[in-house]
Amino acid sequence: MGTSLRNARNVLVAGAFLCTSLSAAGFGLPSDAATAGPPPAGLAATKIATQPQAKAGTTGYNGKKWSSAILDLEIDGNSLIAGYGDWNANSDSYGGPNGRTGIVPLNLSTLAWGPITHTGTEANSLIRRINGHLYAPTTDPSLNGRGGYASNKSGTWAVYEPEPVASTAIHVFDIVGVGANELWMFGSTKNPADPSNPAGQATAWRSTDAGQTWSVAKNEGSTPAFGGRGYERYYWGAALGNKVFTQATRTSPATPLWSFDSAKSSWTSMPASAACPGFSSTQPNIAVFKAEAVCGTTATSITTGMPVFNGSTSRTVPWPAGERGAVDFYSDGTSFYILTLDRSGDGRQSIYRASTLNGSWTAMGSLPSNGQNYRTLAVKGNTAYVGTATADIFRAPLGG
Ligand SMILES: [Ca+2]
Ligand SMILES: [Ca+2]
Repeated sequence: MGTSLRNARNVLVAGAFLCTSLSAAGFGLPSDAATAGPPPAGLAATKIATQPQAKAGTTGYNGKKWSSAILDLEIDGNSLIAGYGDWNANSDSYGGPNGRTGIVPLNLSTLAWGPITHTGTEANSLIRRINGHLYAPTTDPSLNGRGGYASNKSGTWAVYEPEPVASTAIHVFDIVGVGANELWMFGSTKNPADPSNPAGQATAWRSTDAGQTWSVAKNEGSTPAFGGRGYERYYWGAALGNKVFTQATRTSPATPLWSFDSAKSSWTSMPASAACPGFSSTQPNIAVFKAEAVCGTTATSITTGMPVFNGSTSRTVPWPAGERGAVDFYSDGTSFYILTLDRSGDGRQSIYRASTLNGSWTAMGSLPSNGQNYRTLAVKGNTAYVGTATADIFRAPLGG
C-alpha cells in the first residue's frame, strides 16, 4: 500500500528514447535510421487470451483507474502465469477482502484461465524461477496482504507471508535463490528511527532453510531521512554463483553496491560503477544468464547496448543491428531472448535470440505492429508468449 515512485518496468527503455531525441536534435549521436535496415520477417503471432482480472482494471476500481499491463510472464509445465496489477494506482488497496491481484494459470492447451490465488498485493510485477519452481514477490502488499511471496513450490500455488517479512515489509520487489536451500527477498521497511516515514529503509531478508525461517540480512536508510523519504529501497537482487548482489536506491549519502558471499557468510561493498551502468536505478528487471546478470536500466548507456555484470565487472553487449533497446528479457537457461523496443518509433517490436552474450543475435521475427504495446515475453521450446499493455497474451511460433 506504500506509495510507489513509479512503475519501474515502464521506464526500462527511457534512455533509448533520450538517445533518439538527442539524435533528432542534432547532438551528433548516431542516427537510428542510418543503421536500421528492414525489420526481421513477420512472426505468425496470434492473440490467444486476455487476462481477465488485469483487463477489468481499466473500468476503474473504487474510482481508481489502473493499468492493465501484463508485467511479467513465466511458464510452468503447461501453464502460463501472467503478473499484473498497478502499484502506482494502489489498485488493490481499496477493495474487497481478497483484492483482485493474484496468480491465475492459463492452460496452454485449452487456453482457459484457471482459478485465482489471491496474492494480497497491488501487483505481482515479477515472477522468478528458482530451482524449478515459480516465485512472485508481493510487490506492494495491499490492505488485505502482507510481505512475502506466492509460489508453486509445494506443487500448488500458495501465498507465503513469513515473519519478520510479513509484518514489516512495505515492499517486496525481488526474490532470488542460491543453491538448494537459500532464498532472499529484497524490498523496504519502515525505519524505526523515523516511524512516520512510510518506507524508511531498504531491507533484504535471507532464509537458509528453503524459506522456513527468515531474518533481516541487511538494511540501510538515509541519515537523516532523505528528501525522497519513502523511496529508499532494494529494488532488485541478483544471485551469481554463491554471491548475492543488491544496491539501495535514493539513500543519502549514497550506499554502495553490496555483495554477500554465502560461502563466507559476509558482506563486501563494491563501487556502484563495478556493476551494470544504472544498476542502482529503480529497475528490478534483471535476468541471470550463464552466470551473468543482464540489467534492465534507465541509464542512457542502454542506447549503446545491453549492460551485463559478471559479479566483478560490467560490459555492454551491442543490440542487434538496427535495434535501439529492449523492453524485456527471457532466459530458458540455454538461450537468451530479448523483446525489443520498436525500431525508431515505427511500432515494430521484434524477438531475437542469443546462445552467448557476445553481440551475435539471431532474429526470430517481428511482431504485428501495434503501437509499442508488447511489454514482456516468455519462451517455451520454440514458442514465444508475449504480454501487452492491454492485458492480452499473444503466441508466436519462432521456427527452428
Ligand atoms: Ca520477464
Ligand atoms: Ca502502491
